[in-house]
Amino acid sequence: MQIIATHKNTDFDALGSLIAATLLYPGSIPVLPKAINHNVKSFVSIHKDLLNLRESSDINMDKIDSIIIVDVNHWSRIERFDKISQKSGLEIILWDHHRIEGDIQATWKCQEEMGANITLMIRELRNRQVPLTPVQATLFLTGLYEDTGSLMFPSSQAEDAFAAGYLLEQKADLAVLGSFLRPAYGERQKNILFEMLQHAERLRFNGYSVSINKLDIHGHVDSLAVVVRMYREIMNVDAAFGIFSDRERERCIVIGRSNVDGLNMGTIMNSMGGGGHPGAGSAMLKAVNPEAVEAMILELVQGNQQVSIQISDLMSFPVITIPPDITMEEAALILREKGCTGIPVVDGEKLIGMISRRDFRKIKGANRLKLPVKAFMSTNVISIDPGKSPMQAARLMVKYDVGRLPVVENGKIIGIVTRSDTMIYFYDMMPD
Ligand SMILES: [Mn+2]
Repeated sequence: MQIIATHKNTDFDALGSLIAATLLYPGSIPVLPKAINHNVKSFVSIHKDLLNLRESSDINMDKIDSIIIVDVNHWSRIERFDKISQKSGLEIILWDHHRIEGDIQATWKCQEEMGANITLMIRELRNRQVPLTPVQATLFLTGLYEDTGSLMFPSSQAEDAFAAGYLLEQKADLAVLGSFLRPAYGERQKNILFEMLQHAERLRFNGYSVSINKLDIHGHVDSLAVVVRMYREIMNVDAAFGIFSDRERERCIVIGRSNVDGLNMGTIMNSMGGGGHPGAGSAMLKAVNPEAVEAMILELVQGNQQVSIQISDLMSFPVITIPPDITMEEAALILREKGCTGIPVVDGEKLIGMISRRDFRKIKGANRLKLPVKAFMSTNVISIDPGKSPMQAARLMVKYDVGRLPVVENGKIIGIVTRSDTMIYFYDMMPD
């Protein structure tokens, strides 16, 4: 008997992969875990007759000689079937898109980093020219959109977008998809969000804004991930964490959302025994108090920081500066010679102004070129700390319409970062 298994808390990518595997391996039996996501449950209840899913309790473990595992690479995340992991002669076929290596030793595997697991399976379905029904195409696209945040998570690959195009060609229905992906945001979720906002705090780590929120919940609450997503958006932080403790059941659910490359939720949650993607992740911790969880997150977030790029990695130094007393004429010469559009003005070591090509337009009459730079320089200089992120530099440049930011540490100018420096970062052209 050949069965197909996927991870607990089944999402659409996992369900889609389960169904895709039935098309790639005719005769195999798709087994749905008991614990599945809320919106997946509604989808399954409506499409039950079409899907032919089985429960693990229906399966006679002794009869299994082949297992196809989709969208997961850790035995511990698979309900019940982890028990057969040691069975001798068991064939294990693995389809997985997670970056982090797992503990499943497959006989055959397709493991590549991809935004969604279903993308890998669609590649094979296309190769074999397996026809898809509109319902299958819709389910697959729902999984693809959910796992890639509608292709907006940084983990999305070009192949995910091609697969999405293919599924639309196969008549995937965006209206149906939207109605299942639309988050269940009800009264209970609203109350939790309001409570979180009342004691919300914002922290800073090396240029990232982070908010960690602890809250007691009673019993099971659906769609906490939606609440955390909205919380992050309202707080306007780079990353948000919700620590939801259920004291009766002695457990903590941690849910994280990140909007920046430098804070990878998948990595952070993995360190706490959970999992996820760069943009979204979660973990369940037993018998720990929320304060300890918070301390753990703080440590992980700070550890995560060290590998991320800071302004000090991008900036140019030493910086060419000019004193305030040289004439505008001399300043113009230096600008031309150095081929830059602006230059910091320093008095001793202290940054006191900035002169740029723009400032020369203020000059009326050639004799005024003999006046000192300090008469024309802009004095409210926008500078940046060396520990800030490239994203923050870009935000400042847009906000104040400046093309360069002096990098200042302890009141001393130590470098300069320009638009092109930040562009190099965003387009991933960093030298190794
Ligand atoms: Mn997935």
